[in-house]
Amino acid sequence: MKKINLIIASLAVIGMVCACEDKPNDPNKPDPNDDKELIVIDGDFADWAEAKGVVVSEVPADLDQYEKMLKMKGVADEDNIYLYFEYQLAEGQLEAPFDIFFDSDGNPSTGFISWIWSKEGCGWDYLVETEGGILDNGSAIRDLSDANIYQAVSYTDATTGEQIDGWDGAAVQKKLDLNSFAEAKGSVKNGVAIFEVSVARSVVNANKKGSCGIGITISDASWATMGILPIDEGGVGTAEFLQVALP
Ligand SMILES: [Ca+2]
Ligand SMILES: [Ca+2]
Repeated sequence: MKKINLIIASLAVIGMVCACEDKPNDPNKPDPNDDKELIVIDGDFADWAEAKGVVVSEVPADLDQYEKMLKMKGVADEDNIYLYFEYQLAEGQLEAPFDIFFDSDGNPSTGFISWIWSKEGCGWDYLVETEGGILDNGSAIRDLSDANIYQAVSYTDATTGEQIDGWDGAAVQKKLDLNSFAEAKGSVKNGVAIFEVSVARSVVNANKKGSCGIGITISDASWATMGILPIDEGGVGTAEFLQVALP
């Protein structure tokens, strides 16, 4: 009988241990299923210093044209591509429209070959473009509610029969309300606009593991190009897109 009691007691102890292990998640422990974004678009840039895999492009010190975009950074997680920019405003500049180009398939030989970057390092497939620009009257950062997305397409010119990769009037443009797929936050201090942007990988069709080449041009209110990144000492036409790894 004593032996049976001992067994029952032992089972009870084991049961208690098991019960402890089966306890619901400790609120103080991070939930491994918590799908936390790598970068939070909140205008606070401390998360960029902590994120792993961030790639950076900076304007060369002696560039004297298209030099206003000072720095860009990029990183991605499973859902989004995150970008960070520092832009030196021109005197009295109130608007700063930009184009962000995505070589979504990581293949420079597909998509549109822009004159701005090297032929071997460009080939963008999607473009995010703001109309009014990122500046809110020169003193703050605006959201992306006026941004659109365009897809580079290959088509045959009806008149010449020529095969064209482009996005001009004859090309099909994919235009979406980007507000639900992209965000921007930042601030303007001492004439420098600093902002972070996230774009859902799905809207630029960068869904596969690998890498996505990215470049930006930023302009003044009349769309005169003020800044380009990446850019090197050779000026336009020589640098390649910044390669952001896609997990
Ligand atoms: Ca942030
Ligand atoms: Ca491509």
